Amino acid sequence: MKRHLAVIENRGKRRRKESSSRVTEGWTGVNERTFIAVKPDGVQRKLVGEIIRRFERKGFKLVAMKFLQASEEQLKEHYWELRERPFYKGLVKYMSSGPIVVMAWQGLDVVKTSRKMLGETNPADSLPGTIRGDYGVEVGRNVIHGSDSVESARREISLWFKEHELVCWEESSEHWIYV
Ligand code: IDP
Ligand code: MG
Repeated sequence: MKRHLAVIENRGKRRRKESSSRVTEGWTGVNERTFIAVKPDGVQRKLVGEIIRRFERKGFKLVAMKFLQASEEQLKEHYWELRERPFYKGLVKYMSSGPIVVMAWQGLDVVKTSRKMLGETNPADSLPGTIRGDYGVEVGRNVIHGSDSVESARREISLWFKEHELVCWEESSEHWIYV
């Protein structure tokens, strides 16, 4: 009986692994994806529309979006790499304190370009014209999250979205954005 359960459990793990790698296949060139989240302060300050507008107008393509209040457990996993930092606990608390909007955006160099659109981690160091530079003041309330590498984007998108939640769609303006 125990062995039978172990087999089922392993099968589940294998399936999860397979599906997460399928989610992230072929993420190169115009198919590169990044994970963006409007943090609780961004939602409370009614910046959701403005942030989506900036990504849309830039020419990136929205491929997934959800409005939710995240559990501390999920946020601990999301910020796992920062677990030893002194601000980790406060960060998880802040991120779970209200609803957030999680999104996946697609496009050429979307990871690097999004980070430029966000600005520096500390809004005080962010140039005007960037999201954090225009709408934030303190590092502990910096409005928006964006993946810092293609690898992080893969991990974060698989953490926040199921495979079927990533929508494949044809953008009519694509030929006006890419040569
Ligand atoms: P990033 O969001 O620009 O990638 P990270 O270093 O990955 O910056 O930190 C994740 C988040 O942790 C930041 O966006 C910010 O909300 C928070 N954070 C980073 N450094 C500090 C700090 O010194 N004090 C408080 N919160 C911080
Ligand atoms: Mg980061």
